[in-house]
Amino acid sequence: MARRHTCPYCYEGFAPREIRFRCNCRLSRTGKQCERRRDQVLDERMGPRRSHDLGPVFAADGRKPTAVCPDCDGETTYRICPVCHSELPVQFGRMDNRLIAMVGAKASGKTVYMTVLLHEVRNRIGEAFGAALLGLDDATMRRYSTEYEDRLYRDNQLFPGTQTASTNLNRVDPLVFRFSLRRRTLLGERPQHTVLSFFDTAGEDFSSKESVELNTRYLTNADGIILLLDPLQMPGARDGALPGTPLPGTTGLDAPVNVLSRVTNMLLAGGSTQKIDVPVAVVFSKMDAFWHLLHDASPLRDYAPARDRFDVGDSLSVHEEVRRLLKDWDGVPIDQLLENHYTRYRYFGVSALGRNPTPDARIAATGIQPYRVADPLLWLLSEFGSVPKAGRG
Ligand SMILES: Nc1nc2c(ncn2[C@@H]2O[C@H](COP(=O)(O)OP(=O)(O)OP(=O)(O)O)[C@@H](O)[C@H]2O)c(=O)[nH]1
Ligand SMILES: [Mg+2]
Ligand SMILES: [Zn+2]
Ligand SMILES: [Zn+2]
Repeated sequence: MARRHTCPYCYEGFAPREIRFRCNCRLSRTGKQCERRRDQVLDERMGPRRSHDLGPVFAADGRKPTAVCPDCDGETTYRICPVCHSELPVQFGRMDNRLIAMVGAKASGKTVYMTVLLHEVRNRIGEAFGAALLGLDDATMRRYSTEYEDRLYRDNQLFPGTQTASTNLNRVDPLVFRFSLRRRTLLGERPQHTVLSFFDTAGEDFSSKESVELNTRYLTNADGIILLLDPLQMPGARDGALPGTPLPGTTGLDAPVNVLSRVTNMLLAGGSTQKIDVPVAVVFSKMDAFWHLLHDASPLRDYAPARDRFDVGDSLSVHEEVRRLLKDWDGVPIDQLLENHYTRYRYFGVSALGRNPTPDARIAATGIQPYRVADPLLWLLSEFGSVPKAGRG
C-alpha cells in the first residue's frame, strides 16, 4: 500500500492518489473557462472566511502534479486535500511533512510560547542554522502577523484565552510553515524542506474527557508533540516562584500530571500495549519565575550554545537538571508516567517572555527576552532527521 499522507490543515489521512484538484479558472486552450464559486467543504472544515471565489474541485490521479479540468479542459497545478479542500503545498508528498501538536493546560503559556518560538526561528535561530521559516499559505502569514506577532511584539500585549475547539466541532485551524534548511550533501548544497504545522489548542480542551477526544485525531496523527507544562500549576513548585509572579488561579486548573495522563490515554487509545514512539518534548514554561532557585552553574541558567546544529550534550544536561527539579516539585509521578509509556521524551525548561508580565498584563518595559525557546523544536527536528545533531547521542 502506498504511504498515506496527512493533511497539514485538517490532520486527516489519505492515499496520494486520492488528492484532488482545483480548476484555476483561466481561459483554456479550447476557449472555455470555469466560473469561481464558494467551496462548501472548505467552508465547513476551515471556517467561512476561506472560501470566497474558488475554482471547482474535481478528481483525477492525485499522484500527478497536474490534471486537466473536465469542465473547461484547462490544466491546473492546484492540488487539494480530499477531506478539507485546503490547497496542498506545491511539493506535497515529495517534501517532509511533519505535524507538531502543541498541548498543555489552560494558561500554561501555549499561545505566548508558539508566537515567540516562531518569531525566534524566523530571526535568530534561522540565522544560526541557515534556515528560513515561511508561512505556507496567505492565511497563515496573515494570521501569524496580525493575531499573534503584532499583538505581542508591537502592541506589547498578552493574549486572551484561546477559544476552545469544541465550539466549532471538527474544525482545526493550524498555522502551517515551510522550514527550509541548506544542507551539504555529496551533490553540493541542497535546500531541504519540512512542512511544519502548529495547532494552538485551548487549554480547556485538555481538561475534560469529552473535549480531549476532539483533539484525538490531531494528536494521534502528529509526528511530534510539544507538551507545555506550567510549574506555576504544580503545588510543589508554586510556592517557590519569584515573589510577584502572577499565579494562575487554582479553580478549574488541571495539574500537569493529569494533562499528561489524558494525553497518554489518547495516544494509547488505539489499544496498543507498546510504548508510545512519537517523540514528546516535555517543556516547562515560565522558567524565569524559578531562576532564583537554581545554582549558578545550572544548565537551565545558561543559553543553548549558538551553533548550526542541535547540541545533544547540552540538551541531555538540561534534561537531567529538569528531572532533578521535578523531584523538588513533587513531580516524580510525571517522570514515572513518561518513563513507563514513552520511548522518546526529553525535558526542557523555557521562558518565552524572560520575565514576568506587568500587573496590568502587558509585556515588561524591558521587552521580550526569550530563553531556550527553540530547544524543543530543534530536538524534534533533529529526531526527524531535519536538522543535524552534534555531540554525544
Ligand atoms: N513569567 C512568565 N509568564 C508567562 C510566560 N509565558 C506566559 N506567561 C503568563 O501566562 C499567561 C498565559 O499565557 P498564554 O500563552 O495565553 O496561555 P495559553 O496556554 O495559551 O492559555 P489558553 O489559551 O487559555 O489555554 C500569560 O498571560 C502570562 O501571564 C513566561 O515566559 N514567563
Ligand atoms: Mg492560548
Ligand atoms: Zn475548469
Ligand atoms: Zn485537509
